[in-house]
Amino acid sequence: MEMPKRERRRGEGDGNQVVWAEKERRWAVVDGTRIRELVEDKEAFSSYVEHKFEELDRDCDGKLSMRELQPAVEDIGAALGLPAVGSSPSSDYIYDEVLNEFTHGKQEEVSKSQFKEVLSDILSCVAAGLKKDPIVILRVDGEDLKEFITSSRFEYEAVAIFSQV
Ligand SMILES: [Ca+2]
Repeated sequence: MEMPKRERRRGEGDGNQVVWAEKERRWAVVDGTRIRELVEDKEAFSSYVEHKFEELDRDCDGKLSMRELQPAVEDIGAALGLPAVGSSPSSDYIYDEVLNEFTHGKQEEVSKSQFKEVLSDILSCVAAGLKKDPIVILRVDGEDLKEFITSSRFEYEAVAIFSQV
């Protein structure tokens, strides 16, 4: 009688943020609805953060170093439609800014509560930005992004690309 996990049903029928997605072409327009839902659902977001933090905390010391934060920063960049780290100074600047958000501009490690708070802020901003300028996702590759935005109906495997600015 238990529902299979990840089948939260909420995703059913609310696929309007995915305006169009087709297996052969593998692209879709995303407007941040799912990100917003994740952040607003306190329980789901807490468990997401727990999971994410554990995954990022490679040395299991309960804090995230700058290096350990890097994958999270890259995922956020991907969600923003940025090109990969190192591909341009202007996008690298944004990556640095995101990292600075996490560390509050200090070169220090980040606790779980700080990580959660900043992630929530950043994701809310990302969702607001996406609402204004939906991006086209092309075969998403980041696993985290998958967690953020996919329902069981869609398989994205790489991100990206054009964003209406
Ligand atoms: Ca650590």
